[in-house]
Amino acid sequence: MKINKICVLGLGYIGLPTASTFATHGISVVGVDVNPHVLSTLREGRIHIHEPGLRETVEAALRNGKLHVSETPEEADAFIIAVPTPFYEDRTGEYNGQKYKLADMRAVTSAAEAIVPYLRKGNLVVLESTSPPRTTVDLLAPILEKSALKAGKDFLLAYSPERVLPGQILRELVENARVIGGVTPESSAAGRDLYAAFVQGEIVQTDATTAEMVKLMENTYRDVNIAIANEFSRLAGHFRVDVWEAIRIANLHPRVKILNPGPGVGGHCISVDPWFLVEAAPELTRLIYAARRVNDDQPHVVFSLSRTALGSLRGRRIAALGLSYKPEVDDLRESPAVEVVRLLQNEGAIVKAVEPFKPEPNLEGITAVPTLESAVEDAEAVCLLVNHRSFVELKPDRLARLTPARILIDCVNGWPGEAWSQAGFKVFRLGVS
Ligand code: SAJ
Repeated sequence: MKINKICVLGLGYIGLPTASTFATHGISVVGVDVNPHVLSTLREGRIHIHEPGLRETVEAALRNGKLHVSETPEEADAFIIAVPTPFYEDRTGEYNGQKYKLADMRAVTSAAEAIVPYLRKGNLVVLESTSPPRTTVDLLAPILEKSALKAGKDFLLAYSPERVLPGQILRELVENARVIGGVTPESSAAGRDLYAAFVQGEIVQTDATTAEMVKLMENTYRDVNIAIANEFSRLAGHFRVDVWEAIRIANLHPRVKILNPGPGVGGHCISVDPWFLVEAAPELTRLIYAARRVNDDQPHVVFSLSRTALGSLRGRRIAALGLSYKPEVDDLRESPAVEVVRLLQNEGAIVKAVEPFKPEPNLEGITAVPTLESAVEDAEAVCLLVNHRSFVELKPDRLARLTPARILIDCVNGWPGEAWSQAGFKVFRLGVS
C-alpha cells in the first residue's frame, strides 16, 4: 500500500514522536489534538513534553513542511490513533470482594468517531493506544463502520502497540521490533507498509487481538517482576540481608533477571496496563492482581522506612529528591514519589520536594522548590526517591555541606557504599535493615 498522507490523532508522548518521525521520513502528516494548549504550543514551534531529541525532530518536521497540526482530522491514506487510555479515578469493578480499576476508553471512542466522516474506501486505520484485549474488533470496528464501510473489506484496520521507553522514545521508535495485528492479513500487510517508512526493527504481523495481548503481556510481565523485587525487599528487611546485594548475586544466574525494588511503579503504562487484563478476566488474573497490589503498596513501605528513620514525623523537615515516576523524565503521572510525599505530609512532616525535570510541578498541596540546594538547606532528613543522574552523582561531602541533615532515606539504592556513613550520614536504605 502506498501512503502519502497520515492523520495522527493524539499528540502526546507517543503521537507526537510518531507524527514527527513520519514527517521527517517524507510523509505528509496532520497531527490532531483536542487540547488547544498542545496545538498552540506546537504552532509556536515549541513542544509541551520533555523527551530527548523530540524538540529537534518536531522542528525538522515543521521546517520541511510535512507536519502540520489541526483541531480536526482530514482525509488521509492512513489514520493512527494514539490517545491516552487511563483508568477511571472514580469507578472500580469488584470480584470476590477485591476491587479493580476500569479502563477509560472514552478518548479512543471519540477519536474513532472523529475519523468516521473522513474515512474513505481503501484507507488504513491503526490503533496504537494500549487497550484491553478485543478493543480493535469489539469497540473500534463498530464505530468506524458507522461510515457504512466494512472493516477488513472496505477499509483496513489494525492494532499496533507502541513499545517505546520514555527517555529513549525516538531511538526505540525506529529500532524496536514492531507488531502489527490486522483484522485481516491485508490489514496487517498495509500496517507493515506504513511503519516500514521508518522502522528498522523487525515488523511482525499477527492478528489484532494477539497484538493487544502482546502489549499487555509485556508490561504485565515487567510489573510482576518489579513486584517480586519489591516483595524481596520486604523479606530482606525481615531477614536482615541487603536486597540489592542479594539481587545482584541472584542475577549472576544465567536464567534469572530480577528487576529493582523502589518506591513503587508509576507512569502511564506499567501501573495501568495490567488492570486491563484484570478487568477483562478477574477470575483468571490472581497473580497479576497481587503484583499490582504489592507495587501500589510500596509507597507505604517507604513511609514506614521514614518512620523508622525519624520516629514521629510530625513537624519534621524532609527534603524529597525527585517527583517524577522514574529517572530522567519529567512525567509525574501515577508517580510513587508524589504519593510518598503525600503520605509523609499526611503524617505531619514538612516536605520540600525538588524535581529537576519539572521545577514547577504544580501539584496541589506539595511544596516544590526549584533547586536541590533550597530543598535540603534546612532539612532534617533527605529522602532520595528518584535515581536522577544529578542526584546519584552527588558526592557525600558536597551534600554534607549543603544540608544540616544527617539522615538519608535511600529508596532506590542511588547512594550505595560506605562513603555516606563515613561522611557522617546515617543511611536508611530500602531493602536493607
Ligand atoms: N521500576 C522499578 N524497578 C525497575 C524498573 C522500573 O521500580 O527495576 C519502576 C520505574 O521507576 C517506574 C515504573 O517501574 O516507576 C515503570 O518504568 P519502566 O521504565 O519500567 O517502564 P515505562 O512505564 O516507562 O515504559 C514501559 C516499557 N515497557 C516495558 O519495558 C515492558 C516501554 O517499553 C513501553 O512502551 C511503555 O511501558 C508503554 O508505553 O507501555
